[in-house]
Amino acid sequence: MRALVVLPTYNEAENVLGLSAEVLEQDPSLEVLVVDDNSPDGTGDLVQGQMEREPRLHLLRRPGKLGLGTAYLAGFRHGLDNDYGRVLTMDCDFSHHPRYLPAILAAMQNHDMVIGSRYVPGGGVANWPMHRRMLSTFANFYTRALLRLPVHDCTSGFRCYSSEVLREVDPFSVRSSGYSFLEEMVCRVHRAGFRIAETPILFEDRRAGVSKISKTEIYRAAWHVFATALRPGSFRRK
Ligand SMILES: Nc1nc2c(ncn2[C@@H]2O[C@H](COP(=O)(O)OP(=O)(O)O)[C@@H](O)[C@H]2O)c(=O)[nH]1
Ligand SMILES: [Mg+2]
Repeated sequence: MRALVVLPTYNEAENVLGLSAEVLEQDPSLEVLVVDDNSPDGTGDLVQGQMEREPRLHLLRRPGKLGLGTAYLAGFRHGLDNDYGRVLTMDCDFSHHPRYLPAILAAMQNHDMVIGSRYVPGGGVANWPMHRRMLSTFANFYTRALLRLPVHDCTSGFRCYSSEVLREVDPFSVRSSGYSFLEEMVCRVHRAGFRIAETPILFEDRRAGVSKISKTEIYRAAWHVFATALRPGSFRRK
């Protein structure tokens, strides 16, 4: 079954070619789609050049910085329109290491969604400052409790969805981006009755480039989870 790995990028010139090559090495079923938001550092051009040598590498260029949530959606759209059986998402900064992909694909044999998780036994976080750790732990405790989810890492962007999940839960109707997009997707997939697995990952802080996630995003996410908790019900389309 063909699987599409979506790599959203904004100024990841130092990471994009190395990461996509390592992803493609993990399994012959994998292909990569870089969704680049016209990165000023030339990330898109690097990918364009490499595509002549690597037929499993694809590029979607967007005109400007449109956000992580809509980058995921563009990747999902491409995956569904081109008949991939699975769509994965990963950060393009080596925080989500490609070495975990085989375990994620293996867990997809009997699940509909798999999360590369920091908060299950064997998982963890390396070289993150204390405030980032505390924030992430609290965000997951809060989300899990409020939305009554059986998932330990609701904010991990390292994921695999079956194409059936993407068609059924309709991510295109999610009206949030960033962390709250990730949380709402887990909630929808769970409420729709799909099987979710978590496989352990060690999340390592980026070695190159800078983080693009803002502080206001965190408050927005906390509010969004609260609002979602007030709106119970299934998200299945049919
Ligand atoms: N296409 C696109 N990618 C983005 C955008 N913002 C962040 N990214 C990418 O999303 C991934 C996660 O972002 P990052 O800055 O590492 O967030 P952090 O790890 O939570 O600090 C990286 O691959 C970024 O390049 C955006 O607006 N558009
Ligand atoms: Mg990062």
